Amino acid sequence: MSDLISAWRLRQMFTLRLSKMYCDEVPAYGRLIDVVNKINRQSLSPDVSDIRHGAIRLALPDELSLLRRAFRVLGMHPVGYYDLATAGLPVHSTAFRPLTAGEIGKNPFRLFASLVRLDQIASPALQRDAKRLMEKRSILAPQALAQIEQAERKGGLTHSEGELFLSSLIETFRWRGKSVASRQVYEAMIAEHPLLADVLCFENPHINHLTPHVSDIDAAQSEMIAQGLPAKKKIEGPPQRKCPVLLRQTAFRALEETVRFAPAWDGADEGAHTARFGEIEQRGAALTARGMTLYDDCLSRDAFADLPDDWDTLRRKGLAWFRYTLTPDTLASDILTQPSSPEDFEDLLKDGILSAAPIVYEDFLPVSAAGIFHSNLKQAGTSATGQRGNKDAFEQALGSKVHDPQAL
Ligand code: OOG
Ligand code: NI
Repeated sequence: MSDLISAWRLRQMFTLRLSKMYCDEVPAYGRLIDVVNKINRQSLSPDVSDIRHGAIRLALPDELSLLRRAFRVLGMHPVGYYDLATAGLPVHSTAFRPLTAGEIGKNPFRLFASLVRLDQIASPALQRDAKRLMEKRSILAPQALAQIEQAERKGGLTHSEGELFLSSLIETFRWRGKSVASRQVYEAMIAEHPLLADVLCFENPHINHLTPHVSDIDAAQSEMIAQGLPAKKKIEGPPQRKCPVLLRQTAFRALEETVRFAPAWDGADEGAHTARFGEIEQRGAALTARGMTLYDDCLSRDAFADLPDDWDTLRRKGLAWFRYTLTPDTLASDILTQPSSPEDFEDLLKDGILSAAPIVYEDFLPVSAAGIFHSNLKQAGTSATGQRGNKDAFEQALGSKVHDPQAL
């Protein structure tokens, strides 16, 4: 057992490799990292430029289950189902992430993974084009698959097997600059929905963005603008508050990258593909199901004053999740009877025997995610067949259920 490398180390190595590759591919992302480091240093935040998440977009159901197995080797599991059809996007999603606070503490990296929904394409001709393009998909090197199978058999990989695995896995997410579609089909896909072009016209899921944590997202937004990075207009998520909750995100808008079209790929027929960007995030407390309902309600009315902005009220009203711990000089034996009612807990808190700390939100927000998607699409696209989410189909593609964020 002991010669197996731990999943979190592999996750950490993977994150570093991915971040390095992305800095090379999208130099503006490197400039964003500089902004983040500057802000984090100013606020003495200890976790300078730790990369919290990334995003990929998949074409085929099999790709989703294959990557579920790949990420499992890195200790990342599918959590949550995000229906983006309601926002007019032809995808549905999950996030692969570590499941426990301990694992997140060792390395927090997660990957937001979206699967294209062909049932969202209105035109039958374009559906046929989509299916034809999908046959050209090839996302995982045989070497990587062999390592996944090995890890599944043995319950992990050795250090050197892990290195080999990461070297081939990283290729899945590399930008190859080559469209498997002709310019004509590419443009038809863009017109239907730019997201479809970004997925279906390529043979692999190039990493779409990476997202470091920033200690002060409002300051970082101003700094991005000051440094001439094309920041999106609005920070997604709740507004600035005394007691931060959930997730706030902003990004610089996607830049143009050269793409060579099929069938020649000789550069004689080139275009500009606009999909990849850099994002930053700041996380606050996780809300309970009741708190989430209130958040969604505030969001729909743009009335955030209705979401209490003090920890005590959030806690007592059962709106946010808290972890209770014994204060340092209290021994478990000081508590003579087992607290059994909410009143008992309140008394122990009042007496300074227990303290309560908010639990960090580790997931994503569908409305914010849609905002991030939309701000990076050159044009809105017309595809909206009025479908709703289809969690069953998604889980079937995934080959497993998604974990419930509230239960975690
Ligand atoms: C994913 C958008 C969602 C987030 O941070 O909410 C996301 C994508 O653009 O593929 O990453
Ligand atoms: Ni993101």
